[in-house]
Amino acid sequence: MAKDYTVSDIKVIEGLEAVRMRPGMYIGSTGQRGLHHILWEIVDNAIDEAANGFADEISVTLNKDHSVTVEDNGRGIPVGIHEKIGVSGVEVVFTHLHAGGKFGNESYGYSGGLHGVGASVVNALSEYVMVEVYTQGRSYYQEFRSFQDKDGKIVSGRPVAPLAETGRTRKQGTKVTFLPDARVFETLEMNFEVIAKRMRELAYLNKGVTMRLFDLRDRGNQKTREFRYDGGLSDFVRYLNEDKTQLYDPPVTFSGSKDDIFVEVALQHNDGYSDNIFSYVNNIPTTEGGTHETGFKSALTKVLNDYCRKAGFLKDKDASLAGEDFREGLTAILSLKMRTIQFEGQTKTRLGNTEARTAVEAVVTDKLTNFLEDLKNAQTANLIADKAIKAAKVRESARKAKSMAREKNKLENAPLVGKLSSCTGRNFAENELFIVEGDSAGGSAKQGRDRRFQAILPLRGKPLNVEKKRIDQVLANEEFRSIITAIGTGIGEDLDLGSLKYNKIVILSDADQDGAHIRAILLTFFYRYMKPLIMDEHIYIGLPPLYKIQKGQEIKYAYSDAELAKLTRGMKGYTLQRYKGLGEMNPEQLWETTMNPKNRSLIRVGIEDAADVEHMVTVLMGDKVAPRKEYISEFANFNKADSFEERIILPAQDDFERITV
Ligand code: 28G
Repeated sequence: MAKDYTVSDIKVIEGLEAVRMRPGMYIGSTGQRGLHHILWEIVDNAIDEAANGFADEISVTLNKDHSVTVEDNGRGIPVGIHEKIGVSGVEVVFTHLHAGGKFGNESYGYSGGLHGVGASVVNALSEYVMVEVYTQGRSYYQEFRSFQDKDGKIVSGRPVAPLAETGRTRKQGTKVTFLPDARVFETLEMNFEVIAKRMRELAYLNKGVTMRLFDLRDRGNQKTREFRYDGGLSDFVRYLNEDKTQLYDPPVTFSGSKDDIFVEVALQHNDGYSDNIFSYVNNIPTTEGGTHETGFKSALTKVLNDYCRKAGFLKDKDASLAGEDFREGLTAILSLKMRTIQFEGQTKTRLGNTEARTAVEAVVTDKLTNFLEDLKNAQTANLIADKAIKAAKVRESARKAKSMAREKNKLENAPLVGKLSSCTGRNFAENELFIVEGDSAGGSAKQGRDRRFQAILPLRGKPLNVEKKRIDQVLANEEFRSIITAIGTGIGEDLDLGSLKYNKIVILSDADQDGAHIRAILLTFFYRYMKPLIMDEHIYIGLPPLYKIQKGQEIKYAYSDAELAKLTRGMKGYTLQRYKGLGEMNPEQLWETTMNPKNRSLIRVGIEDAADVEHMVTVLMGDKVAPRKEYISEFANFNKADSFEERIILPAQDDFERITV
């Protein structure tokens, strides 16, 4: 650096240094997630520029050398000299740590120019950052780099030279290329599908913005995606309802502001029974919900009840309908833009701001009432009311069925317990329930297990596909009744985690298409009726080995084709057995490879992106046959790294670093 240090420079350097010292504090992790995170910091700035109405094209390019280029066609980061700081706006954005941010859980601006929150963090964690700005007919350039100082210490994010004008241009906007620092990140490999998925989501959330993704890393396999949704949230709900039978179309959409909080809603009912509300704040998914969702639900219930009375669906003597009646078969997106967000909850994805509740309530009450009162929407309004009235009737009969089932359970407890081989220990934290496909595998599991903490529940044949089934039908199914009884928590709204009998519930099915289908059905059941078990990380997939490799006395097991190749590389004179099903393993082998906590591999089932899981669950389990077939034939090969659950709920089997839990 040629120039002299000022007090401001020293502050800057200390800031960048702090980021380098503790990257986790700023970007969560230094694995692939953290790597993606720094890309999103840059993309966020471009999205802000678009949200402010100045840009409508954003591109991301994954370059061959692992650098990434992001470009927008906005106003360009200011090139003028910042009055107080004495350097260009570009340099301020890339070298000054901006107060607050997502991990500080403090202020986070959305509009009116609070860009650049994370650009300096990206700079601190990059080998280099190259910035080009195109504005008012001229182009500008500045580069930032990491150096080794005279003591051999790495210093990062230093401007190589001040911002300089480089020529004339017709372009407008900002282009940033950065190379994540290999000394910081465990991997420099970004995942195309993960990035594409998030860009699609951002395109839905920011209507009219064209998002393009280019992957130039593999010469022989260059990929590109383009997303643009002029319908925004309305297109998003349509997409989520794509394979369901929609009750009306177009979706109901409205938006409005209160107290500087901008609220946008799209909703559409389908003929199913579950409700799916997806909420976002400043484009960040709020998976755990929060005040805004509470406000949305209470306003929806109130406004729709009022409408039902006014329109004669409910008589004076009738009780009001419950919120869940109006939410039966509902798919909704709720998107807020606000300045100061407070995140709470286990994964910091629940909105805590009380003013968000008031704002959403006000906007929904006002705008949804207007919608319902508008005569040209009468048909949609009546369909919504009609569906809720029916739901209330079913709820009443389900309530009866449920209490009947409870009674019945008491009576039939004996045969159910007979099917379950429970464990002898009573320590919840240690206990595990294996749900095993097939009687013969169930038999092996019973013999092979450690009965002190492992319980076995064998399943006969394929369980009922619960998608499209009402709760009373699910409760009537014997396989699910025994699962519910064994787990002990109850289901749906009544689920009580405190009564959970097993800390780990492990689905164990064959490594073939049937097994994958059974697994998908069980996961759908847990997702629909026992979601807290997934959220709380109690649901696991057991991974039986695919191959047994034997040479003399030595036996090894391979859990994927990739692992088989690795284990047998250069090996001669071995015999290979391919397991077609769990039933082929004897009790000792099953214990050794799949159940013994010392050796086994489990995949923990999580919900990373609820909207995406929702789409998967319906495509696979929904009533429209054509899309399901397509999906299964494309992805449901368990031996392929990207079989369907692995693609969406679970990490890819081959990429997945098998953890022993
Ligand atoms: C291509 C990759 C990512 C951006 C803008 C546009 C403005 C801006 C960005 O202002 C305010 C000033 C210095 C810190 C705002 C332009 C108002 C008028 C902008 C981007 C705060 C930042 N004209 N476009 N920042 N600064 N695109 N894309 O980063 O002090 S960032």
